[in-house]
Amino acid sequence: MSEITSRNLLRTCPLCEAVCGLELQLDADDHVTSVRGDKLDPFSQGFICPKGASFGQLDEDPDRVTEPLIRDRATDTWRTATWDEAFDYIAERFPPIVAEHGNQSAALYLGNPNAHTVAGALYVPVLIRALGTKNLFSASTADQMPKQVASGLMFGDPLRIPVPDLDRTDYLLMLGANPLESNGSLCTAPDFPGRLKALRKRGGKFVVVDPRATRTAKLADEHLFVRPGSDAYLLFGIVHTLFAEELTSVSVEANGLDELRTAALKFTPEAVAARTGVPAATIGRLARELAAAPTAAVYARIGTCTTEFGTVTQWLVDAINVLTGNLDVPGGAMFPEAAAGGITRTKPFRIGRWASRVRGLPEAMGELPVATLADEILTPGTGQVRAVVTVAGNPVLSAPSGARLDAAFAQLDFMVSVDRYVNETTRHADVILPPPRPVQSPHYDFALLQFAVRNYARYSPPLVPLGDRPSEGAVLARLGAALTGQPHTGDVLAMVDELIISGTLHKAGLADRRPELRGATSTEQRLDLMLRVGPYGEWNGGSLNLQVLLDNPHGIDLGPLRPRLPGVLITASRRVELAPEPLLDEVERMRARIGEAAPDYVLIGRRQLRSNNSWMHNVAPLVSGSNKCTLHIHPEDVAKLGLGSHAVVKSAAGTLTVPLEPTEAIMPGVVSLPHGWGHQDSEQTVARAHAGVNANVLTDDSIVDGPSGNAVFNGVPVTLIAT
Ligand SMILES: Nc1nc2c(c(=O)[nH]1)N[C@H]1C(S)=C(S)[C@@H](COP(=O)(O)OP(=O)(O)OC[C@H]3O[C@@H](n4cnc5c(=O)[nH]c(N)nc54)[C@H](O)[C@@H]3O)O[C@H]1N2
Ligand SMILES: Nc1nc2c(c(=O)[nH]1)N[C@H]1C(S)=C(S)[C@@H](COP(=O)(O)OP(=O)(O)OC[C@H]3O[C@@H](n4cnc5c(=O)[nH]c(N)nc54)[C@H](O)[C@@H]3O)O[C@H]1N2
Ligand code: SF4
Ligand SMILES: [Mo]
Repeated sequence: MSEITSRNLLRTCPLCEAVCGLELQLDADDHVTSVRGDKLDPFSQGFICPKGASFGQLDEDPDRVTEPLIRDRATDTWRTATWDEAFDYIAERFPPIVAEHGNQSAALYLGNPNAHTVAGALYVPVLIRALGTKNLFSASTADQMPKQVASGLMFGDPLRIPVPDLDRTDYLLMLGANPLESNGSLCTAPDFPGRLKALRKRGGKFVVVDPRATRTAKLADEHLFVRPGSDAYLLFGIVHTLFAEELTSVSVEANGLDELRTAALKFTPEAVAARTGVPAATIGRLARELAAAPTAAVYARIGTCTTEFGTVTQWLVDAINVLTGNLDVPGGAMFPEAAAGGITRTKPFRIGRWASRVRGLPEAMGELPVATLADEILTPGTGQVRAVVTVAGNPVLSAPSGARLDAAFAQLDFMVSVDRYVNETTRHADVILPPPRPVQSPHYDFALLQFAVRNYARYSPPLVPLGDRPSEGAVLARLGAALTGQPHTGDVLAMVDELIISGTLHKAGLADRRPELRGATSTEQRLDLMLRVGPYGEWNGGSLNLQVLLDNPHGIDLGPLRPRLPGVLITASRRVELAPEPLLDEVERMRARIGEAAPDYVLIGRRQLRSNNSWMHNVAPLVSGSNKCTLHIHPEDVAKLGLGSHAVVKSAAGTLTVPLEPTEAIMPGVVSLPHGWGHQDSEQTVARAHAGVNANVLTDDSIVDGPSGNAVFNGVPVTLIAT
């Protein structure tokens, strides 16, 4: 143990991917009384958004779960339990199910906040190992899995994801992202809006492709409406033009150039114009502008991932970055180098190492698509899922065909949720294990700093002691033991950490002269070790360790992104693969559908500034004003269909009645509903009073992106009927 005493009121905001520094005030009773942006944070420089400003209200939301809850199934009522009681109950109920029906009868679902917590990064793997099931699901297959699969196939590792070099690029083509509301994703950039304004100010060009004229689109030099789900066609039109007009200037070692050219042959701008809604001349011009700009980056996010050709879209994004000579160069798309938790993969990535039981959908990164979780629970047979563990997830609201999943959870033999609320998903649990308050948790962004537009590191120690409750890491470690019938009392967390620390030291050849690790907890010691052996680490020629981060509580700037090829490539060829085989099969499917007529109406999603998926609707200031669960629809469509204030929306999966919000900011023929609403069954009082509807009642879990199995939320055919 060390002499660390640092206890300050600074911490990283854990609420979205922008990792802003916050400056908090706590009163004598440890309540957060004010929140400001941390002006001295070198990365976020004082930026804060309305969610960050509500950090205090979230931290101590009066409706949050503070003690373990056990549900009485007969009466469907909850009682509080001690931690020992809760884990004993799990240890009694869960292992017999697996003993009788095998490992595959258990499933694990991991939600989005795991990407924002130390517990998610360091201790979720304990659960995965403990359960030993192939039924591993997460929000990733409702989100970025297409990007990961594309990166895995092109660069050999699904976590080597190039990010646009926002602060230096001369030309940014952005598809399906709205960072003015979301603050960005797979591109960690605090004050994303400010960085976009700076791009324009320095004479750069910024183009947005989106079926809605978003706030981001309004900030751009140019906005192009695109038919939902057609970005892969648009990007192929650009690839085609780059080849046809001999505009390519590949500057990295790459395989598959000829195959890519051949794949793009049929996708002339003229052939894809109708399908995309973007004129052929514009597609050609985009290609020429990308090729001519001194530096350029193409960036595409959730709007394009959650579509039927999501993986192809993500592949073509980076293919264009390569073809225009912009991969791995300053101002282009670059690979960040984080201080800790970087990748240790040695073998090239593959998809489909196994398949899901019911629909045969491919595994990716050890996970199965969340779009088939309901099938696995509802379909009888060997391997049917009977018990589920969820950690920081609300799939009833976030997964496609949410109503089906709701029904599926209701028929489980047993369910445990690690979560801070009783909500639409966790209400089905037998036991809820709550995490501590965010101010009681250590914070380090193991995941998000892998995608940062500047290399940067910041650690926030807990500000408020845990008292006699466990950290979230300790909850997960103990849960891992209880689920497998292992002894679950004592300091399971310390045992887990010790195993990992000694394993890491052994690998680094340091086991015999066991060096002292700093840190007030075994979790901090693990961070210390990861920093020391990391690329800026004190045991790796640098100077970084935990103490350095504690001494610099505003965070440390580690410099602009640097070129990293070919070193980061883990492909078998050690070259960039421009035409991965599994994706060429997708091209065939696309070709067959090039002339397909668009449905009359399709549904897409949208994000709202003062929201975060499903779990920030219980804070009054976050559910007012524009944050409403309404259907955006073009006024022409309202008139054409004779609609009033509401409409009945029907899809192949379900039906909803929704209030309409006519706006010219959306393309005719497209309607948009935000997800994460539909809180009728929640025990969050504010959220229930602003319930809204669950958009995922309409999305259809029977359709997925082929290579990644990712859910399809955008481009869902719907019909609209007057109420
Ligand atoms: N139609 C449609 N659906 C979508 C999307 C879309 O664009 N359209 N987007 C998708 C995307 S990108 C995502 S990431 C998913 C999100 O999908 P999920 O992760 O399943 O959903 P969230 O709403 O983020 O749920 C987070 C849960 O974590 C809990 N929680 C919050 N903080 C903590 C914590 O510190 N510890 C623990 N243990 N629990 C915590 C909350 O109470 C909540 O229950 O939704 C997807 N669903
Ligand atoms: N305020 C807020 N911030 C968030 C979240 C939140 O819920 N609220 N969620 C967080 C999460 S989990 C994530 S993953 C990120 C996501 O961050 P972003 O990727 O920026 O997500 P969105 O804001 O939903 O922007 C997606 C855009 O895609 C457009 N779109 C829909 N369909 C298509 C299509 O087919 N093609 C194209 N080109 N565009 C399309 C939509 O109109 C929308 O404007 O945001 C994170 N940050
Ligand atoms: S932009 Fe994201 S990280 Fe920054 S204050 Fe808002 S929620 Fe927090
Ligand atoms: Mo997400």
